[in-house]
Amino acid sequence: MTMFKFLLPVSFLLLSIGPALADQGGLTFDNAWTPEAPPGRMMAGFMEIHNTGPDTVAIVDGRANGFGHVELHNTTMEDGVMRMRRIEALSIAPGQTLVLEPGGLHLMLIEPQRSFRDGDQIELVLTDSDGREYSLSSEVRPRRR
Ligand SMILES: [Cu+2]
Repeated sequence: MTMFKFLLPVSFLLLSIGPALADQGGLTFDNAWTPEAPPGRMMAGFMEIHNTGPDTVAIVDGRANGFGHVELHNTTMEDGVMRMRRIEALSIAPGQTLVLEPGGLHLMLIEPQRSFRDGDQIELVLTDSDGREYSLSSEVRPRRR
């Protein structure tokens, strides 16, 4: 029993540290990655965003360490041509997992200020429509072929 009392505060401590890494304000971010790109080119951010909270969350802005600015993009086919369009928000409904992936929704990391290689981590901050910020890092990986 003494042991149990001793362990309990430790487990509370772990719980309070653990979610801070990935679960912030009802959003969790998984598998965030960025394909390698030639130096000087803008890069993309892909990930899965899961909303564990009770309210729809709209990501409306972002920034990335090492880049001038970040835009939210969608990829569409128009007359057989793939185009990227800037969008206003990424909305994630309660319980929904929004997938950002090649050929679809993505973050556009614009004006690189340095080069990034396979294995580098790009620090991202996403902002929702209530001004809450979500920090995560995106791993640079070889481009899929
Ligand atoms: Cu784009």
